[in-house]
Amino acid sequence: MEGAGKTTQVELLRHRFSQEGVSHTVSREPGGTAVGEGIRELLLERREMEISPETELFLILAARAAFVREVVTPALARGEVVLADRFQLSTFAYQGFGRGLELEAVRTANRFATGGLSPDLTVLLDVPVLEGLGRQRAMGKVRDRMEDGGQDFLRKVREGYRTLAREEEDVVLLDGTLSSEAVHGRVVELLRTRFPGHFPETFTASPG
Ligand code: T5A
Repeated sequence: MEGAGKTTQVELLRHRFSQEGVSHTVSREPGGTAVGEGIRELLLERREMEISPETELFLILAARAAFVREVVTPALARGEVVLADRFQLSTFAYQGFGRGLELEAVRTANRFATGGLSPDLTVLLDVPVLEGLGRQRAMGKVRDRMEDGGQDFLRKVREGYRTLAREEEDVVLLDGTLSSEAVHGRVVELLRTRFPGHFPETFTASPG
């Protein structure tokens, strides 16, 4: 969700990975490539421009196609863990549930953009809409096109996320209203249990 703490958690995890010698790549979506950053600006900041839900979907997927080919696939080939603050679950929630595009069509188009590559794990940080928006306001974030959709739109997005988390095995919902440190501890435990043997012994919720 908006303001749920994704950037904060990615930073905490990036720090731990660096400390533990886990090779990794961190990127953001939409963005992470030259074309993706251009699309991000068009999509989120050019709020005066009318963009239909279908156009919005294909802009996001165009950015994702570049992201997968230029960032994710090469990093995986180098044996790195790839951390992204958003990926396809955001598309299912925002463009599918939020904008009302048919979910199966969104999934099919997404599969074409990713070439079928799918995350091993998606962590959903769940916070009430008003709490997330309040955090964004407190940090002085400028509203973007998605937030222009209003609270009803964002409530549909949240319900969509929660539905997807119930249905999809590789999506795990965590309570994003806990402290950043508590959420980080749960993320680390989740990674350790989901991918046994993949991380060093010292990679635990309470280091040292
Ligand atoms: N989008 C994206 C789609 O519609 N479809 C898609 O397929 C994709 C990929 C991207 C926009 O694009 C849309 C969705 C989005 O609208 P974005 O900037 O990447 O936008 O995402 P935002 O959610 O808008 O990013 P934010 O930076 O606002 O939120 P974060 O990253 O979730 O939150 P973070 O870590 O920056 O924290 C926000 C504030 O809360 C504090 C932080 O210190 C910070 O001040 N905070 C906490 N406070 C209390 N308790 C905690 N646990 C906290 N964790 C962080």
